[in-house]
Amino acid sequence: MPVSLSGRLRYRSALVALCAFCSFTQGCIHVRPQTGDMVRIPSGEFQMGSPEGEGEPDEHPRHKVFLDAYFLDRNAVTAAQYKKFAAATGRPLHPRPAWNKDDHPVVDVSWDDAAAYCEWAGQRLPTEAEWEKAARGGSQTIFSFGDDEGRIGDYAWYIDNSSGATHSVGTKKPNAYGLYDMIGNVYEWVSDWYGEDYYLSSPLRNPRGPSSGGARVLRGGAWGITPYYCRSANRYFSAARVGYDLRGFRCAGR
Ligand SMILES: [Ca+2]
Repeated sequence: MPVSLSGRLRYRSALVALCAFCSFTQGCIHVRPQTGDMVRIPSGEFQMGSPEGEGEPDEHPRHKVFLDAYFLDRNAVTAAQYKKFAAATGRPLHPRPAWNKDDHPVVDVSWDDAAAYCEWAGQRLPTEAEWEKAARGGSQTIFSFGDDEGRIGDYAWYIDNSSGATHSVGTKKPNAYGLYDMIGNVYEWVSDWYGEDYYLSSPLRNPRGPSSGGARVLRGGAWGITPYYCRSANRYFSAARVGYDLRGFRCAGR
């Protein structure tokens, strides 16, 4: 049905008003698509990695890291958000399992897909250090909620409670920063190349990982993973082009 001139003008006026509003809130859907709700992580130091006698060799040595303040998505990017990105950019949508619903974290995305999504959304992938600081939520314990893995079911969808599937984002308890599903639900791609010995030479301030490598880092465990591999310090890695049904991501602010 044709739209009258007055109708088009009303639409245009509404759009102008919306944009004026969005310039205050930075939430304009047609300027910053699908950035979602982000949490500001304050600047400062934290201890990255595991103490001696704990964890895997690549989590050592535990070392001090200083990060400038940054923003991180409160939730993992959902399948619905990713579908909008794919529709807007023509990027192929990978077939997904029937159990992966629209409000679940997107799965089967490669590092390349994740980086492209964040770029489209005006964001970027977090660094590995940013991810770990955020996951710790100020803690120095094995998990953000303490050392007792018996409590993990309050905070994470993992192998013993997930029924073999992803779950809606934000349905477990958040950590102290107000972030959901940092552990469990899906592994999360971060920007760094994986370096097994990187912690031996990592700079103090804003480390960004090795300058090159053969694999990208994933963090946090997932719906099919045991608590040991959901620890804040645990590291995992994969070739950048390989998606998988355990893998998703969230974005950090520019
Ligand atoms: Ca996660």
